[in-house]
Parts: sequence; C-alpha cells; structure tokens
Amino acid sequence: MTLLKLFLRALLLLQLALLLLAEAADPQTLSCPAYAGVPGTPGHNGLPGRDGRDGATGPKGEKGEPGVNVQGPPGKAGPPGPAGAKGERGPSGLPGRDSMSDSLKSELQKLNDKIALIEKVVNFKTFKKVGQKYYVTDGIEESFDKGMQYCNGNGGALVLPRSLLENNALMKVLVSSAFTKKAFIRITDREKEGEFVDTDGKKLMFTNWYPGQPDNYKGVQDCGAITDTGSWDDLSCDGLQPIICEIEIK
Ligand SMILES: [Ca+2]
Repeated sequence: MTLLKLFLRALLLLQLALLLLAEAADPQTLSCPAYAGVPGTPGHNGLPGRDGRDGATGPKGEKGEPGVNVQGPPGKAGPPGPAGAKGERGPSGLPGRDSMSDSLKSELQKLNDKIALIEKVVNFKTFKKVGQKYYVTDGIEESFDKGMQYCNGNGGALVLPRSLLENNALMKVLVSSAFTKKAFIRITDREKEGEFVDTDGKKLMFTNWYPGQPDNYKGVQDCGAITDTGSWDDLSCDGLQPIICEIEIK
C-alpha cells in the first residue's frame, strides 16, 4: 500500500515536471486567453539624474565656414625704436643767422657813422646842403693849411666847388655868414706857378676866376679863395681867411 502511494506521488510529480517543461518550450501554445487588469496607480517620481557633464564626449563637429576678412581697429603706438645711423652731410644752405647778423651789424655801423656826421653838420652855425654834401662853417679864420686840418678833423675837407651849382651854393654860405673876407677854397699852385690844381694834385674840372685872376699879386699868392659874389681869386696861403668845410654824407 505504501509503495503504491509513493508510486502515485512520483507519477504526479513527473506529470507536473513535464507540464512545466512544455510551458517553458512553447508558452503560447500553453497560454490561456486573459483579460487586461485595472491599471495600477502611478509610481513615485524617481530621483534626479546625474549631471550631464559627466557624460561621454560627443563626436567632433563639422569644420566651420571661413570667417570674413575685416580689419580691426589700430592698436596702441609701440615704444620708440633705437636711433638710426648718422646720415651723410647735406648740401650747403642759405647764410645762417650769424652771417645775417654780421650784415646787419655792418648796416648799423654805417648808419651810426652817418648820424655822427649829421650831428657834426648841425652843430655848425651855418650849414647848407648841396647834393650829398653839406657846406658848413662856424666863421673861424685860419691859414690855408690849418684850415685844411680843421676840416679834416671834422670829418670833411676844405671846401672846393666842382660845378656852378656848387659854386652858387657856396656863395650863399658866404652871404648868409656875412663874411667880409674871401674864404679859402682847396686849390693851389705851389707845385707849379700859375697852374692851380686841387690839394690832391688833380686838374680842376670847374673854375670861376674873377677877370684878371689868378694874378699872384706880389708873387706870394699860391692859394685859392672865393668872394661873396662867387668869383675866385688867388691869395697868400699864410693869411687868415674864413674857413668853410664840405662834409659828404653818402
Ligand atoms: Ca690874386
């Protein structure tokens, strides 16, 4: 009896094992028609995912289009560069300031000399302009030679008219000075009697002798003189006559 029970249990277990094996081999053939159940309630939200940065690096992107060539704004000025090599000597230029000032000094000196002469002219009692010359006198009376020295000392020379114009101007000086004597003029015949020349030995280009003169009266008249009428005479060089000087201002 017991053996029979064991046999039946073993047979039942064997059938059950065969059924399980058949279901695993072909579940559809063993499935039964079933009805869908009622949906369950949604589950709770899950926890936030991990940071995306930790993800794997993606594939390399495609090469971009070439950029547009636009010039940017100028940059800041850089520091000065080192000094260059010395250049060759250039051509000569115009006169510099030094030579210009030398020229100016020369002009100023001429002007100063001119002013000094004019000051001398106007210091005489009588002065008369003729051309670039002034005939001047203070009415002093001297011998011919001392009269020459006097005029030279005043920046001029003993007077000598060289034209009718100058002769007339000189005559007016005698008249305005009210000279009662003839005034010396710078001519002499000391070198050769009867041949009057100026004190430089030059031949006279103009003369205005009074008729009958020069007569070398008493053989002692070797120096020229002019009257207040403008005519000339020869007188002794040692006599005292009014002295008139000529001062040229260029
Ligand atoms: Ca005479």
